[in-house]
Amino acid sequence: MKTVSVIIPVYNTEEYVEQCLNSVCNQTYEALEIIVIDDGSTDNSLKIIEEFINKDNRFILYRFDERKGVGAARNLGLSKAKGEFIYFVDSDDYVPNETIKYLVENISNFDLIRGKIKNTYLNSSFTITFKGLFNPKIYDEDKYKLIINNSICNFLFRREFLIENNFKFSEENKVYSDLFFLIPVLEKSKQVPFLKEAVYFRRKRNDPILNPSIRQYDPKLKIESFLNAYIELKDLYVNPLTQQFLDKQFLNFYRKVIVAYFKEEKNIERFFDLLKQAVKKINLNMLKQYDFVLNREIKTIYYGEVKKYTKLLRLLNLLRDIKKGMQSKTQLYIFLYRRVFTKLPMKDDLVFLESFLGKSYSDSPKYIYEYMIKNSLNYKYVWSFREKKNIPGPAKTVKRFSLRYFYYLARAKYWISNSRLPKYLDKREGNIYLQTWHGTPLKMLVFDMKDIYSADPNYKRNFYMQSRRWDYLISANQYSTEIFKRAFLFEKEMLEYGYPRNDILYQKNNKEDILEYKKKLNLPLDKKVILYAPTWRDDEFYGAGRYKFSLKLDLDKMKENFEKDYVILLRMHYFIADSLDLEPYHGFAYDFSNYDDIAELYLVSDILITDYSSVFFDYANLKRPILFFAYDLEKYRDKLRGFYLDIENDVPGPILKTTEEVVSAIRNIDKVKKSYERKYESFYNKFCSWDDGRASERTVKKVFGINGDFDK
Ligand code: C2G
Repeated sequence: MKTVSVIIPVYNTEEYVEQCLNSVCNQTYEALEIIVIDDGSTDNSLKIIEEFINKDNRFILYRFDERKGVGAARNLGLSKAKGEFIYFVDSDDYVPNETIKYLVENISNFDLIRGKIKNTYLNSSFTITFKGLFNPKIYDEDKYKLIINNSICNFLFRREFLIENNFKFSEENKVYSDLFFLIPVLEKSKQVPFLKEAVYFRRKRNDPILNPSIRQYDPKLKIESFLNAYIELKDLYVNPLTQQFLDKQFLNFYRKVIVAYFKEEKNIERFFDLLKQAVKKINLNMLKQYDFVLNREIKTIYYGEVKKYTKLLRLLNLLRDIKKGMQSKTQLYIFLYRRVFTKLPMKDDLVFLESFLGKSYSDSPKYIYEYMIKNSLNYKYVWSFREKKNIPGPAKTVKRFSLRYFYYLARAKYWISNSRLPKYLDKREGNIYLQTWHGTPLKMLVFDMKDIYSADPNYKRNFYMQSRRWDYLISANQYSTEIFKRAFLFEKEMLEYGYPRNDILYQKNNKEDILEYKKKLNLPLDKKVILYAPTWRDDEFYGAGRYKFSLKLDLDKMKENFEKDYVILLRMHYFIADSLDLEPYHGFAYDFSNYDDIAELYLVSDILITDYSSVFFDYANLKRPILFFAYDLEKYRDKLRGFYLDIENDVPGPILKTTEEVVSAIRNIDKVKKSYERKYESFYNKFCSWDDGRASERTVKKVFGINGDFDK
């Protein structure tokens, strides 16, 4: 059986490399020589590779002490390979188990054959088996279509073909090293078979900030690498087909990457000379296939007028924005935000507030606002809501994403949010953005999260862009401070003040006020109250931001046991799209999922039942019993999110798996309280000690630069 030398360069892909190497080991084509080149990884990649070396003698490992780049790694692998065939795999990708077999069986007398590349964010199945006859599609004049993605992956080559032509990867060009290999290979190959049944999964990495794939590098490096590669390759390979391919790649790269970069970064001068050098190489006839705008841009660069080009680009960007602004109402509003509203003077006395993406009048933004109006501070306020809401005080209210929403966001000097504001709203010079966040974290956050199960695979990149605008971030305890700095990559000012949203738990935790809140909530005054406030499950969603929740707490059992002495408030997370049918439990179970402020529900509740929701960090300020109904603990902790705490030992209450256990804990609540007294005490000292009812005051004084005491 002919041997296939599989060449796998590795650099800091500890999250993915095991899956990659497994997929190679599991190939049904077993005659493999698996050459791994560790390019100076600084994470656990090498440890993972060594486990494979020990269990499968087909592995051969080479190491660079310091990083030399993927080109050098592949060249080394090529020089060491002995198999009849060569096959390259990137260490963050994976190969369904029939792929190499299909390629070997269908290369026939060709020097190479290519399979299909599928992009993926998540882990898909390995086994993809096709029945019936294969019929590779032969590319000849159009063979360059096969390398539009500039990737060497999922080609099978005859090694002697590569050796006799001495094809090499560029070791200088760090991002487009593949092109220096692919172009001469294709020039040398009159025809190239393509086998769609031979699939290769190319991972689109979800952490372009801390662990970018080569293609996700800083745009400046990408642009320099591409332009240098284009200029060099245009001189090296004069075959008309190659020239045409390179020109197409250049024009696409210019439109997709360079124009976008100039729009964001604006420092055109830095690249103009290199860009002009590249444009001088283009066959101007190629431009005939492209629109007038691109023609104007390229020709202006061609004749080397950087001032003219900058002015033209500014005009063309405006045209592009207008064109985009015509696509929809929201796009028009974004256009107006960027091109009109943000050109109007900023209002230094205007504060824009939003809580939970406009879902409610609640959380720390609410308490900061109420503190400011109670003390008649000299500011104007705008609250953003999804639905019309009447709130206390002088604030204007705007509908989220309405024209007024964009207008006031553009004019307001202060932004106060406990979650996210649209990443496409550029922060203005002088804007002060207070991010209050919305809870002490139990669940792994953003850059601490390994795989992303949320509905939005670009989560990390988007989060990073949004959080660069924060000027202040409130932390409720030292534990949050450390996590937020690492998980949000937050480097600006952390306000270690406790949570403004918890001020009420100190100011109103007395019989009279609690009675008032019970009346406001239309609750029976002669019964105790249980609050059930679970969190959401990342992998049970209808779509981005809309999550499923099936109630596992058996309300029949709860009613049977407690309807005499208790009522239960059910409060689903604001991401939950499902609604509850509580008709059969009328008078016992109340649905408070749409009630704005959970802090008021804490105050009236004698017992909290939750799971992995951060609500227990806040409720603990009341020092009342907390029960953890963690029926899916293993899945949630080990598969979905991961926790910062050892939930089975660190939380101030029992972990309960069934309704029966919940019933028994409530029946013996005084015993439970007693048995957790010490643990509760230390939990309170670690997580609640900064909360004292004056977090709003401290925050307002700091953010709005107010000294002296004015609190009435
Ligand atoms: N919340 C609520 N009702 C629930 C659950 C949560 O009102 N049933 C509110 C609480 O203020 C809680 C906040 O939403 O503190 C965050 O909810 P979590 O369940 O903790 O989940 P998540 O939205 O993922 O936030 O640092 C905190 C983390 O980001 C968790």
